[in-house]
Amino acid sequence: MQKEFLWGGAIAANQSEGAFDVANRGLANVDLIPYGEARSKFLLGENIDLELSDNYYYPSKNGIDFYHTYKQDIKMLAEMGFKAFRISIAWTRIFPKGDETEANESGLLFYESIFKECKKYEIEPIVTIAHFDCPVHLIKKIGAWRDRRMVYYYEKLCRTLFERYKDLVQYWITFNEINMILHAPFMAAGLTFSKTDDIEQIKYVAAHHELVASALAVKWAHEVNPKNKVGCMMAGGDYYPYACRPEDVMEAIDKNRKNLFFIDVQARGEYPQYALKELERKRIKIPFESGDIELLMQYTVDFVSFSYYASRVAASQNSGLKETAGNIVKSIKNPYLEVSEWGWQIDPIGLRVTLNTIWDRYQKPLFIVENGLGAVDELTDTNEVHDGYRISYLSAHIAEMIKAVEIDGVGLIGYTSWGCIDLVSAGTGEMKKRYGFIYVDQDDFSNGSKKRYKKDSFYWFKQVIESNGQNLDWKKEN
Ligand code: P53
Repeated sequence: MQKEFLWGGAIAANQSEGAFDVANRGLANVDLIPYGEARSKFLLGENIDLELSDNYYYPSKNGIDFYHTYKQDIKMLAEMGFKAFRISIAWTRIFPKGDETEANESGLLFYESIFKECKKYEIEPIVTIAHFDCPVHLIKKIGAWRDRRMVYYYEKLCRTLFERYKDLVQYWITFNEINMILHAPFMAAGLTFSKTDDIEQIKYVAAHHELVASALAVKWAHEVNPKNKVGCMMAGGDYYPYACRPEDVMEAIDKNRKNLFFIDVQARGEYPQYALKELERKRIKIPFESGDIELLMQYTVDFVSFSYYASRVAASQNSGLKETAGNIVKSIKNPYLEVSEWGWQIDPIGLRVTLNTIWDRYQKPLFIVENGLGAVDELTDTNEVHDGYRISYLSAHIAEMIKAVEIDGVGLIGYTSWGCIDLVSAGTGEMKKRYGFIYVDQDDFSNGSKKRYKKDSFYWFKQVIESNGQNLDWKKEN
């Protein structure tokens, strides 16, 4: 791997910070998504309440208290040798309601302090501007991203961030997993629906607004600092055809396009033909305003990033095969693969496949900004965590990633493992679904000391970074 390869980890504001009502922070969609059975309804946004209720427990209120622990946490990441740390900005710390004219200084100071902490250890911050969050005030006032005015509010957020952190941040990601708007529209974009809403139409309109907003972010980022690099981000994982049945192959192409559509626009600058045709067939009207087409074309992204947890499988509609639960992005079960405790298929080679698909399609620098295994960990009496299963998962994926670079010639700039410190799961709201190298002593209801402990994978990943990916072996006595 090249010397400057960005090894590191990733977290997101709403899953880690907690302190949801501290220092003028406003309420966001992500705060309203409860733990437990009701969660899935909130991810979708159909007939939901926009007030906190005593009947639910809300994991985002506490996160892992990163708001107060970031200094010691970043110190531990530095000890692992991190070159990059991906975090996200909580929009409502900067603009509590979303439509203020002045930014909230205490919010700006918080992230400034995080970035300075990173700088101290020569860790490159990778900053997601919107990792699923949207101010509740804007949801109530204009219906979030279904309304064009969101572009203006987001643009304002971006300009504020670019100017303030000009000397501290160079890598920006405009929207986390932009394709998630199709699968979890309230979580991903603050969209809520009533019974009479045309959900499909609204989702694509909202996506158009995000795409325009993303292009404007590229514009301002480059204007403020030509060194800024802005990326798009998708929930990745190629669909394989279930069989060599031609119908299955066509279905896989179709499903892949549904996910790639957004980053096609962000990376290539225009709505692809297949999307225009499908939107027309479905009678979905995209509200193009004058100048949109030029804007999208002029301000494409500098790099393409994605999360990868699993590959997926598609079969023709009348194959009789059922899609499984597991990940929010649905898939048919792949008989050749093992699954995680949460039913997610485990496919290291699929990472190489996905890297190649995206590289062949765009020929832009790629960045794996999420990958990891959600698993139940056990803290021993001596405060150790023997997470050999996580080491196996990660080493197999990293080995395939290295093949993509060294054998296939894919242009990859970095790898940040998801949830490098244990945090709240986005899909389930659980704490017991852990991804980290660092264990956080806390349960699903935020009981516990919140103390941090190094897992076996902590020492292993340190060795991986030190050897620049050369040494993926793990020996117990390390
Ligand atoms: P969790 C699935 C469901 C929700 C969010 O997921 C997801 C995915 C995976 O494609 O996307 C990312 O926590 C997301 C993170 C999230 C991570 O996957 O459900 O960007 O916020 O935590 C893992 O296990």
